[in-house]
Amino acid sequence: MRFSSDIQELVSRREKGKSLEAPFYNAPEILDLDIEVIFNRHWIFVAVEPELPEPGDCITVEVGRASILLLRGDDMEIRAFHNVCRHRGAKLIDERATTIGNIVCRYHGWTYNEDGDLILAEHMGAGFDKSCHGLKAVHIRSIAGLIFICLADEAPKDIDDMARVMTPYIAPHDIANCKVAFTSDLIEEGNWKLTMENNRECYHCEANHPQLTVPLSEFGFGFSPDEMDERRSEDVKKYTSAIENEHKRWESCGLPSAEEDHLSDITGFRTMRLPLMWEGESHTLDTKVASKKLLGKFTDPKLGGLSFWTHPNSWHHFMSDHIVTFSVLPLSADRTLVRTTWLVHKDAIEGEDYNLDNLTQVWKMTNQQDADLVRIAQLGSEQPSYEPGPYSRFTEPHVEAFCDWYIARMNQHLAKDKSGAA
Ligand code: 3BY
Ligand code: FES
Ligand code: FE
Repeated sequence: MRFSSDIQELVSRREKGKSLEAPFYNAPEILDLDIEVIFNRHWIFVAVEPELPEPGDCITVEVGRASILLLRGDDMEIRAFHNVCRHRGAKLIDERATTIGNIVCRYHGWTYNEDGDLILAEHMGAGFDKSCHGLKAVHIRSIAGLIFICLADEAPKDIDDMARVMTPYIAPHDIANCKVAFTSDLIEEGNWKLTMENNRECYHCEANHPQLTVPLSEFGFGFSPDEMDERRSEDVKKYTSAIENEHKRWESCGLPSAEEDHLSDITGFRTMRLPLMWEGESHTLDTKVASKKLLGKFTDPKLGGLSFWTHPNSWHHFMSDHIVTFSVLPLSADRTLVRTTWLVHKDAIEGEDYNLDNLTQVWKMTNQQDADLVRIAQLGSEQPSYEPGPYSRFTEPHVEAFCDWYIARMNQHLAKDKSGAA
């Protein structure tokens, strides 16, 4: 097949340290392959547990062409199923969020329990075997309240490593006792990989995120040695010693803080807890906490920001008073959904303990600014003169890590295809 050998060639000639060739950003055929190889086979971050606080709470998410329903059962477990009736295939739950008893298809009334078993199907006759027509289950895993699903028959096992490493970092923020304060669905006019690449660097931050430079500092220093003047090296020294001191302080009160980099794993991820700039407490315009009710057992508002980035589709920021999570889902080659969720303590009262605008404005503005950058990156990649350009090894190593991971997954898939064909 000429087409698959073209993709093979594009993948194998990818130059390390450079952005991808244009078809990776704009060819519908490559988006289809991305869905098949990346989104249908890896662990995808889709939701947080507080979106389904009670038994019967149900949400749906669309991953590629698949619609998946997540349902919390009476045993408080959350299960995931393909949102497709086993009778004639109607979509079962058409809303984004709802509360149900059993899962009842409104077409002809087939009814499934919370385990996905078909329990009622009228007029099918005595010989009809209900047990062969249960809902198709989807792998689901909650890591301290962050919900990942995997559509593959066999899900990558190294999610266990991510869970083992990340649980002690995230658990103190106590997602189980949070509520969703706000969700935003932003559609970016660009390929999902441009959204992810943009997230993995802060080269663009100083010029484009005036509201973010204060609260987020982890990408702040990316100077190359020849740019390191006296003032900059003073800043770097000061910040490095602040990290050391704060890490000691946080670790001594049970908050793991050191960097963990597992970006080349199949379920690739990275994390670290860092002080916020200018003695900041949280991701707000005035850098103070947005919610008076701190999370978990926290009493100190100055716990920095714990960031958690995953391949292929998420990033998260955990502060003392609130959490922001981001899920990236491709809609087409040049359109991408960025779903952002803000969590606060479940007992925090809007207007009393927190003000919604104050809580959400930094990331609302930042997301909008990023969407605009992704849009111009997409427009550029569609021009005839576009060619892959070099990443800075000082400020863009994690962009390279993302592309390298992506290309490795593609290579693996194409190699399998070849050996399957031989
Ligand atoms: O642009 C973004 O979305 C990210 C997160 C860290 C750097 N940057 C602000
Ligand atoms: Fe669901 Fe017929 S399609 S009951
Ligand atoms: Fe940004």
